[in-house]
Amino acid sequence: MAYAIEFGGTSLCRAREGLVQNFPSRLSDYSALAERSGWGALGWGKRRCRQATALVVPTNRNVLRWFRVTMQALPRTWAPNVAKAGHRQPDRNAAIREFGLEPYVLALELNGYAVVPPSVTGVTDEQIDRLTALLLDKSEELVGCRFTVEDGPECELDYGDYKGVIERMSGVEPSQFQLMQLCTFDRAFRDLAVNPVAVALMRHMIGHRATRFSSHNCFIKWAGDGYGDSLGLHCDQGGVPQPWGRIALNANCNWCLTEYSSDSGLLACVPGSHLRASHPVQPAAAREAVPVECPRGSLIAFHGQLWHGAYPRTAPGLRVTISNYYRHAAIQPQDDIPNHFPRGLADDCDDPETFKQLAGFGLPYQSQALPVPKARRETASNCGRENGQTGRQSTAPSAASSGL
Ligand SMILES: O=C(O)CCC(=O)C(=O)O
Ligand SMILES: [Fe+2]
Repeated sequence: MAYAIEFGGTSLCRAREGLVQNFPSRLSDYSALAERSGWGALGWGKRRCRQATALVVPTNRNVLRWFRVTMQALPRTWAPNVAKAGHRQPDRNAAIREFGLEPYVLALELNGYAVVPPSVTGVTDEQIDRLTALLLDKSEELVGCRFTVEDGPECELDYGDYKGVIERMSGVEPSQFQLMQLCTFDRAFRDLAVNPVAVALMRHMIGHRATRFSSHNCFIKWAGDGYGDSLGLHCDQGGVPQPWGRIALNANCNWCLTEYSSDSGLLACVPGSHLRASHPVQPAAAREAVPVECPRGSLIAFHGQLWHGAYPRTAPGLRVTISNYYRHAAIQPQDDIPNHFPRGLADDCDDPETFKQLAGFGLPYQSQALPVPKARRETASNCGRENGQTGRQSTAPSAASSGL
């Protein structure tokens, strides 16, 4: 059960159970409530606060969690000179409102994942068909036999000694492969990577300015043991040292290019496990997992701390999934997109600006990215003398000599 309330302020607050029983309608009541619960005052002015929305949700830890949904601009007192210089803070939640994503944001907060239908993401049947065809063609090119969604691979496939990565958790033989660096294959994958609904949800979990691409992959999966009894449960941000917090350091967009039905080899996850901020512990974790069923074309967005894996596929044919990983800017990308992605391709997509920002091109500190000051000629000629030196010429290049 979840409650939506109007609320102002930017602090993430938690109120102990029992304190939030009747939801007050005035901001001042929330501030008093927060003070009583030891979380400090909320908000800094009614004018700003009226625009904000927050959600109060009971969590599995038996506390009410008070989640901020609409993030307000930082209060001016935090950055007075920025405000004076006339820089406006961006409205970081405009896309959530514009696309009506509040229910999916709530699902992300509460469960750690959200299933978003194509009617909301705007991804069309034609796009899904094209993405699927591109992936099956590429599979044929790399594997050497034909693939169809209905019948799977045309031949028996031989992995040699390869044991799979997640498959090792259960000691089974792999029944899938991944194709990587999809955004270099075709514009269709770049358009998907900047899908505005997907990006808004990733930014909600990771942070508006901090969100970057990590890698763009797909799974081609056929009938077999899947990940075995463990269901391959893991957290995508498992490589990041603990303690983990509320902000996702990785988050994932699984685009289901084929239907996720019970026999399809669909995603498994433990709802709410992102709040445990820990790795899954087996075998209990697998017992808690639930299947995530959804129609073809759906997006499953999830938090990097969500315990997830997949069930084995029992039906004939293929499950085809694009798995686009996003990351916090402070986290190393799985694919070194900032340095190695062919930059020209970024201009060929639905939203080049967003693509470049998410790609993280132009990292500072890999070159002399910031300017250095220049010595003024008149002060340069006598500054050495004033300091008791011998009047040596400054070695700083003049504007003319440096070609600036
Ligand atoms: O569906 C699967 O096989 C698991 C997907 C997964 O682990 C991921 O996309 O990170
Ligand atoms: Fe994963």
